Formats: sequence, structure tokens, C-alpha cells
Amino acid sequence: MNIVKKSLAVATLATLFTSSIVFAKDVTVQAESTKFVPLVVNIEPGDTVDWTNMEIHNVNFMFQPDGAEDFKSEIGQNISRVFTKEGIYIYQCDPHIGLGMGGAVIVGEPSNLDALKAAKLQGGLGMVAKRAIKSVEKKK
Ligand SMILES: [Cu+2]
Repeated sequence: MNIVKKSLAVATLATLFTSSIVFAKDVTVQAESTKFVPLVVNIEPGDTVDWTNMEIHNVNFMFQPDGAEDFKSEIGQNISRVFTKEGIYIYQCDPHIGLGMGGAVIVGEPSNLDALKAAKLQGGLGMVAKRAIKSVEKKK
């Protein structure tokens, strides 16, 4: 292989490598007043959600697919979570769930939809769950 061919091969490999990394995406959720925007996020396994503007907020996951690790952040922290397990995740902001401040992350196939319905979440969390269920059923 001459030097030009060799560097072309290296460049091609580098492109392949870079583009496979780009497939994993980052989605930002903004805390605005006592709401998370967007409230429902759809991502694929391996993607990341970044919560920003979290000065007086946190995220605490109250419902997740079986086997997903517990996840709770400190109040006042901008935080990221990588989602590897498929399914629906429901979280709340501890200080503001009474005002309905929570959100949902749907990773790949919402395989635990029946479990979410059976969980019969109440109050602010119940409102968030309802929004998540609605967004899943709209897609069917
Ligand atoms: Cu909050």
C-alpha cells in the first residue's frame, strides 16, 4: 500500500469510528419554574439525558424497568444519566412533585407499559405517568 492509500484507509476507519459514536445522542431537559421541558423524552438505549437549570430541583426515579439501577440526584445539581435498559422511566422532583413536577423517559420499546399501568401511581407522579402512557399509546 502506498502512503496515500494508507492514509485514506486510516481516514475511512476514523470516519466509521466517529459516526458510530455520534449515534448515541444527548437530549437536554430544562427545568422551567416547576416543570420539566420536555416532560416526555423518547430516546434509544445508550442515549443520555442532561437535566439543566436545576438550581432548586432534583430528579428521583420512582418507576423504572426491572433491573435498572436506582437513580436520584442532589437538589441543585445539573445531572446526566445514560439509559441502557429499554422501557419507561418516571421521575419526580422531590421538592415540587406536589405541583406536578416530574417527567418521563421512554427508552426504545416501552416494554414495561403494563407494569406502569398496574403501578397506579398517584398525585403528581400519576399525572406524569398518564402523560407517558398517552404518548406511548398515541404511537401504536
Ligand atoms: Cu423542582
